[in-house]
Amino acid sequence: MARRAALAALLLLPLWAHAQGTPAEYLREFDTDGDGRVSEAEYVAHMSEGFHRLDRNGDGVLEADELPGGHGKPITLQQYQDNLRRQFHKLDRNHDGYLDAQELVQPPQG
Ligand SMILES: [Ca+2]
Ligand SMILES: [Ca+2]
Repeated sequence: MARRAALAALLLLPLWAHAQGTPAEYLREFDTDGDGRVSEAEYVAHMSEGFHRLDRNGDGVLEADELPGGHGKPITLQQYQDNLRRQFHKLDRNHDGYLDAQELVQPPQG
């Protein structure tokens, strides 16, 4: 349970950071190929930046002292990205394999 909560907090970090922008502006931060939609690879790449920011010693694992709140089980980059891929497919409501701006900014589902 503690790890699920920590992962949820991690996933929400970029949303908190960009709460002031419009959905279209938020989408552009993900959309590296500029096609106006976010692929799974773009989603995982952009969301992983948060992981790398938190991973202060750069070993590919978030240790307890690197996690929000300073406690919880260590999370590897692999676990984090697997979680992002699951999140991506939950957000992709119309199952077209891409997120549009509205799909991107909806609250994560549990
Ligand atoms: Ca794109
Ligand atoms: Ca979609």
